[in-house]
Amino acid sequence: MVALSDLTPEQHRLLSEQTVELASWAFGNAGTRFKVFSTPGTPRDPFEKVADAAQVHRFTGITPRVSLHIPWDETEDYAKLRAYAKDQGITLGNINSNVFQDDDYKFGSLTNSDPKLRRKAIDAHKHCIDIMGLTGSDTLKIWLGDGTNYPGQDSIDARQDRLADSLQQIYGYLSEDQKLLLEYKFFEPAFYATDVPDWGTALLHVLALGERAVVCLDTGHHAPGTNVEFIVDQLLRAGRLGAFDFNSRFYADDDLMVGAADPFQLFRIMNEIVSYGALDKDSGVNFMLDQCHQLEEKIPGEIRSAMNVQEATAKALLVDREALSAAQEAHDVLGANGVLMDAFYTDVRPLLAGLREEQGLDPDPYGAFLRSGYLEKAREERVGGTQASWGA
Ligand code: PSV
Ligand code: MN
Ligand code: MN
Repeated sequence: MVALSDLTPEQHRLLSEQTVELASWAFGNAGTRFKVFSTPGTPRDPFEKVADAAQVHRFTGITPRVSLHIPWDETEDYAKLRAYAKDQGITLGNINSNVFQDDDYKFGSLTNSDPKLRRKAIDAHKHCIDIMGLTGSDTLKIWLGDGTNYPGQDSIDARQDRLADSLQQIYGYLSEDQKLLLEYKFFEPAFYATDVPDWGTALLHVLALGERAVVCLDTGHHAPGTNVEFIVDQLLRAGRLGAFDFNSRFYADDDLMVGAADPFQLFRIMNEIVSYGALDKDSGVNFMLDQCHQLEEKIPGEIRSAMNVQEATAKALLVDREALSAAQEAHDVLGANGVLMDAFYTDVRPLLAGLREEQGLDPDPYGAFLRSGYLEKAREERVGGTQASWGA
């Protein structure tokens, strides 16, 4: 077991400065194509989602931003939403575009062969960039549902040309201090060929765009067995790892809580981040939770997830780098592996409880939130109106 006092000043700084962005849609109802279950007290508008996100920050101290999805979080007054977030102690983070739920995009959005529909999709992104100006967000995140279901349905190559051109137009509309984040996903909703299926395709597109275009790695968007930490290293080496969408998968894009299915994978990912020196807040890598809470309560689910990221980070920071290098240089296979496993098996919970106490927080964020009475109050007050769901 280790205590806060066992950390070096640098490890202590990195751990205390780490932040994790939340996604607004995590606070809405979610489900599968079979059923979306509703939970009493679920937010009914973006303001209530922001209020819930602020609770996660209030108890964990590491989630100071919430990402919006447009048009799910469309509102008439973004300045008001921004000010409301500030009052609640958080800021508005990335703006996520949504061009996957409109009938017009049945055959593609940024890749559509119909110039009118492709223009509509490009304009939807320009609208998101206009919103960024109002919310103070510096990153536009693009994930597309575009792709084909059958071989021959459309030209793979022509779709890539149209995508590259659309992205150029969107990138050109950004201001100098704004970034474009492109997210890949190997399948779904397209089943034969997704237009941005993997990190290689995403990387080629962002390299063609310019310095302010980076890749988003969603941990749930890979085939089973993929070595995700290897991809982390490749994107870091290329200087294009812009962000993580953290979640867990057992089967497909399950969007379960990060660190629930495979805490060891989360540790391996954070180990690559730490060993590359990319944990520092100035490294440009944005850590976000992209999850949906179907059965469990949403705010506690986000609190638990933020704690899981923090635990994996603390373990990665505890890897004895000198001993690891020495074992690697000596080709001591089991010794090197042992150094990593020692860090992974270290119980860092007391250390993190100490960190929270130092920051004036309750050492047990999950329990403290449940005791706060916030859920009961939300259940009582949020009656009437339509609950938000994964979607609007
Ligand atoms: C797509 O599966 C995704 O992971 C993208 O990040 C979206 O923004 C998010 O889900 C919500 O639709
Ligand atoms: Mn995602
Ligand atoms: Mn996803």
